[in-house]
Amino acid sequence: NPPHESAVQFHDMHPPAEDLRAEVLHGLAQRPRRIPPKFFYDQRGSELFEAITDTPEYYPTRTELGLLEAHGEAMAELLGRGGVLLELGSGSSRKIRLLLDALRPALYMPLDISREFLLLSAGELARDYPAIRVHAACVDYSQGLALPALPEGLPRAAFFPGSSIGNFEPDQARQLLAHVTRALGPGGRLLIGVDLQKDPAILNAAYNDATGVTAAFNRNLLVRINRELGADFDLAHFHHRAFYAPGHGRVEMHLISDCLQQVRLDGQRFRFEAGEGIHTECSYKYSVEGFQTLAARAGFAPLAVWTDRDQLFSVHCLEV
Ligand code: AVJ
Repeated sequence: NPPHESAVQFHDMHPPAEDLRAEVLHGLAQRPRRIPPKFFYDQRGSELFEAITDTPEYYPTRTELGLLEAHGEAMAELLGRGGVLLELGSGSSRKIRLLLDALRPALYMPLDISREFLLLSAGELARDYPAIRVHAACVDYSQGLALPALPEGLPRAAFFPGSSIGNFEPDQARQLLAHVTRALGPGGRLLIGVDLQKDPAILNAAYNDATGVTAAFNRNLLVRINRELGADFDLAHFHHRAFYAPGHGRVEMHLISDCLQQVRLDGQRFRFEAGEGIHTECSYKYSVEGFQTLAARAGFAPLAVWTDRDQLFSVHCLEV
């Protein structure tokens, strides 16, 4: 069935186009070299991320889904039924469907920077939930939340699943949460999935799955840069490395050169020593109290938190 995109009201807030070339050139000139993780998600990268969530080692997605399944009604109770639900990023639709089933909001507004993906997924949800008004807003939510006007007098909630917050430096995470408090206003509530600090062996396995899907996901960034920017990264000589850095409370992913080599991009040469790399991702992990402290600095009070029995993942409900 084709999605009924006509059922979706579309608000284009005109986020500035992401500039892969400028950001890659900038990041490669820094020490240590870095490329932001938002560039992982081209078509192939999005498919590889989906495949990561199916590996036995990558526990976050299935654990969060389990929490939404087990506690969806209690979560909906706290968020307030029949109101406005914002979603930051419109990722895999399995999570939002569980929440929509329990919450039955009057208005659902997914926010995403990718127009095509946003319209496609919002259209499918509008078709499957005819009783819910769907307004999709194309916005870069990391740059503040300039949103279309929300109806007054209804409970307001936001949903930010997947531990996507972990990709932000704690200071940026606090700023992003502060943007959310302003969009929701007093009494507004946030349901947010946050990966927990845990035994480093579990984290190291989750980002180094045995079948190499995460390695392919990381290396696909270079494939993308070769294709879209005409660079000549030699994939035979860049390798995936991921590890938990306890001092930072984060998993880091890098692409490491295994020899002395030069990469050409945009008429420039970038020299890599053997063992030198590009830092491609930080994925911060929080204790329950650590995340509540961060959220408090953004203006959120904790209302409830759900964790699985193995303490792998947390879903927080917070109030402005
Ligand atoms: C989508 C940012 C939550 O940090 O675990 C998965 C991305 N990177 N495996 C994460 C990711 C490597 C993921 N997030």
